[in-house]
Formats: sequence, structure tokens, C-alpha cells
Amino acid sequence: MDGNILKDIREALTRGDRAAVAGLTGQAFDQGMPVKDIMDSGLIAGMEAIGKRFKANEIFIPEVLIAAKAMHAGIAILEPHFTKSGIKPLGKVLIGTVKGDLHDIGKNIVSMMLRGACFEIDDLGIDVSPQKFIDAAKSKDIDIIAMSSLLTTSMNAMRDTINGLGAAGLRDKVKIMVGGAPVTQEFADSIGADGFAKDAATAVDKAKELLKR
Ligand code: B12
Repeated sequence: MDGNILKDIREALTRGDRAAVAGLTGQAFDQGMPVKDIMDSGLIAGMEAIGKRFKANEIFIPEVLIAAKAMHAGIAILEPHFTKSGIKPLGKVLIGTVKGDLHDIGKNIVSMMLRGACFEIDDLGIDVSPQKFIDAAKSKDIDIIAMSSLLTTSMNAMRDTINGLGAAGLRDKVKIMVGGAPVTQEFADSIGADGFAKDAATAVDKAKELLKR
């Protein structure tokens, strides 16, 4: 198996070359490389490199968006291989990025991994207000609400959503899981969430654990 292909994926992603990312991702999969390796050491690692360059002001928002689109092109190739058809869902997850926050790359990876682990996903998208979470939880039979936040300024919307669910009498009917780069276990505990995970793979384990509680 050719480990260089992962390097090629990372480089294509940092160049924002969508077609190359999709092609190389497909090639890596066809070579029998595990999906997790392609994700972790190819697509996610490439996006992390972009994050570092963005932080260092070496690149700016347009380049980040182009790289994110290239990453999605790779994820789109892998996603069908995550989903095991014909198996009963483990549980239903309502997921979204909280109000005031437009970051969705991590949230989409968590969605994809949960879907791949046989959870049914209802994705509310980005900038999701507490009321929108509450309305969706009211009208659907939901097991877990998963909230993502990448901004220290939007993290409090998680607290508002949890409080709103309490006021609507829904808090005991759902488990709540939170995540995103600035979120910690300590913060999750302080807002009364049931679970936190630092990455998408751990999010799957956490979701399974929450269903057993
Ligand atoms: C990509 C990006 C953008 C893109 C977003 C594109 C998109 N479609 O998502 C664009 C260019 C739009 C953007 C805009 C902004 N961004 Co920005 N962005 C980033 C960047 C570079 C990468 C984020 C990312 O996608 N990481 C990769 C993913 C895979 O990681 P992740 O999101 O952390 O997700 C993983 C885990 O956290 C976890 N997880 C995530 N969600 C969930 C949910 C649950 C339930 C669970 C269990 C786990 C979980 O699992 C994921 C997979 O393993 C980061 C820098 C960085 N290095 O993080 C800045 C960063 C997040 N952005 C930042 C800022 C400030 C902004 C802007 C305000 C910039 C501006 N001045 O306009 C705007 C805000 C717009 C808004 N209102 O949201 C800051 C935030 C600082 C802070 N602490 O608040 C960062 C940290 C950059 C920095 N160092 O300054 N950004």
C-alpha cells in the first residue's frame, strides 16, 4: 500500500484542488486503504495544515473555503462506504452548529462518522438557534442532540439550548452531546451536557455510551 498517496491527498487539499482530492481519495480506497486512515492522515491532516496556516495569517478565508470544499469532495467519495445498508439504526441524532457559528467541517465529519456507525442523522446545518433545536426535538423522536461550536463566542448558545430544552420539558427525553475545538469536558459539565468528545471517532463511542445510560 502506498503511504505517499496520503501525502498527495494532503497536498491536493492544501492547494484546494477538488478534482485531485476526489480522485486520490478514490484511488486510496480502491487500493484497500482503511477509510479511517484516509480520513485521519489524509483529509483531516490536510485541513489541520490549512488551519495552522490560517492561524499564522499565511492564508485567508477564501483559501480556507476552497480547501474545505476540496475536503468535502474527498469526504463525498468515502461517505457511501461508511454506511452499512439494511441495518437498524442504533438511535436518532439531531445535529447542528450552534447559533452565531458557521463552521461545519467538524460537524459534518461527526455526522458522517455517526451515520457510518449506523445512527440516523437529522442535520439542522449551521447557525442553529436554540428554538430550532427545541422545535426539531419536539416534532421528532430524537435520542441524542449533538451540538458543535468552533467559536468561544458561540459556545454559550449551547448553554442556552440546554436551558431552553429544560424549559420546554424536553431535557429528560434526550441526551445531549457537545463538541468543537474550544469545547472541553469541563465546559460540557458546566452547562449540563451529558457528553463531550474531542473528535469524531470518540463522538461515536460517546453516542453509543449515552444510549446505554
Ligand atoms: C475552516 C475555518 C473557517 C471557515 C469555516 C468553513 C466551514 N465550512 O466550516 C471560515 C473561513 C468560514 C471561517 C470563518 C470564521 N472563523 Co474560522 N476557522 C477555520 C479553521 C481554520 C478550521 C476549523 C476546522 O474546520 N477544523 C477541522 C475540523 C475537522 O475540526 P473541528 O471543527 O474542531 O472538529 C473536530 C472536533 O472538534 C470534533 N467536533 C466538532 N464538532 C463536534 C460536535 C460534537 C457533538 C462532538 C461530540 C464533537 C465535535 O470532531 C471533529 C472531527 O474530529 C479554524 C482554525 C483551527 N485550526 O481550528 C478557524 C477558527 C475556528 N476560526 C476562527 C474565527 C475567529 C473565525 C471568524 C470569526 C473569522 C473572521 N474574522 O471572520 C469567522 C467566523 C464565522 C462564523 N460566524 O462562524 C477562530 C476561532 C477563535 C475562537 N476561539 O473563537 C479559529 C480557531 C482560527 C483562529 N485561531 O483564530 N473559519
